[in-house]
Amino acid sequence: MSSIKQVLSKDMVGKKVQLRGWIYRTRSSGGIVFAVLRDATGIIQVTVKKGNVPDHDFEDAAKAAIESSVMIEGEVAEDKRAPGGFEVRASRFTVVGFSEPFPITEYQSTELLLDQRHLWIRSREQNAVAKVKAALLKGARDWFHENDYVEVTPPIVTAVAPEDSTTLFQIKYFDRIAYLSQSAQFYLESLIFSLEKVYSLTPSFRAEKSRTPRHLAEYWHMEMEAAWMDNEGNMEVQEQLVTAMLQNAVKECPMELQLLKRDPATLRKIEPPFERMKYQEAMDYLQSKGQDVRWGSDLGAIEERTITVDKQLPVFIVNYPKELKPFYMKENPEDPRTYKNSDLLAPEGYGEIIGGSERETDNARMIAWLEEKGENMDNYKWYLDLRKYGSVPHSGFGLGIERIVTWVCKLDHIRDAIPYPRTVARVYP
Ligand code: NSS
Repeated sequence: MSSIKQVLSKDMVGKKVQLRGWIYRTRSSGGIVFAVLRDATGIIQVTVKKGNVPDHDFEDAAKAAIESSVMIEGEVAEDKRAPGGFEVRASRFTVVGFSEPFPITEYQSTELLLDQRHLWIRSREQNAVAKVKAALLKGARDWFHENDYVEVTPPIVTAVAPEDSTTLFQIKYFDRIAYLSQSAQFYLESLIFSLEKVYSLTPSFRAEKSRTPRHLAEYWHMEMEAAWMDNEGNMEVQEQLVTAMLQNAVKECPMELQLLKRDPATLRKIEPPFERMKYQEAMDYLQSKGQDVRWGSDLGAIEERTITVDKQLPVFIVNYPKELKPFYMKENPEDPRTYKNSDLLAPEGYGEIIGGSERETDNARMIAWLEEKGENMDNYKWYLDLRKYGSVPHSGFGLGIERIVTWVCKLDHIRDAIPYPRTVARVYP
């Protein structure tokens, strides 16, 4: 058995091959059926000529609708008109499972494609996105392992809210209330006291009520935490990690990137160092572009777009005002109105893909903040303990996997970066 990619990538002209997959397109004219076959690796045209295959095979080929599953045998031939430049001239064409009329035809509404997600994930775009995503994840894992980070498995059911407590998903947990994790950060922070450098890949949950092209209610979060690291070291990890992810996607998925209209050359050029822009500079820049912002304004999609739309490389925005960020970040001694933190924005208008910071080590500061917010201190006792028993400077960040996929795959909407997007309006299918 061969894969379509194998048939298309080497000179197989004149060779006999066996393939299996699904009918992607089909038409017949006279005594010939032209069936385009797809498998996990690509598409190829199969011509089934009456007389060249058993009669029964020809009848089945003529009536098999798109998405029917088939096994074929035949000889590879060059054909300039066929997609990929080659076709297979069938000697056998066996239908394994006939398909009913497929509910997805060309030019469907977004809503229909979401209702039919379980079928739409067969599309070539979704196939390509999934492979690019896997290559990005592999690039990240490889980088972490080469740099002595240990992959750890933090809990998903928690009682803490590292980020905005208004976006927590509450669950009934036996006879108590618990939350789905927004971030593994606090648990990773505890693990550095054993392992020093850790990372995790987990689902994170945010009950985001607003519908935006860059928010999911459930997304995949790659987070890291390292002992003995300041915020500059943290940014260096981010630029190296992102570069390693992109390079692996370019290496493993050049065809998929092209299918998604992403020129791999634009990604290949990305390497450290990435620009560091202070929050204040970002405000000045936005004002020069006529935007109504001032010290303390948050950077939303529009502002991030303005900053990054003409950039070729990601850019760090550093030292946000404290009122915009959570309590666990380390105060910036050079400007105590701000934190030692950064968001990494993807270029071409895509915006934030990473949020990170050096962590506060002064418990008094954190307690004051938590009390002011009315948090239940019992839930944070263990976290505050971490500063009591041999505290060390440390830093970390969280990278939104679907955010980086949206950028790398040039998607208009984050929902296409995940097979089953969970949003305020959707848990089906
Ligand atoms: O809220 S973050 O900015 N930061 C944290 O959660 C830290 N506690 C991470 C850490 O330091 N360990 O989220 C991190 C990233 C953010 O930059 C986005 O890329 C992504 O997580 N993110 C999201 N992706 C998709 N959908 C939603 N709703 C979303 N929220 C954050």
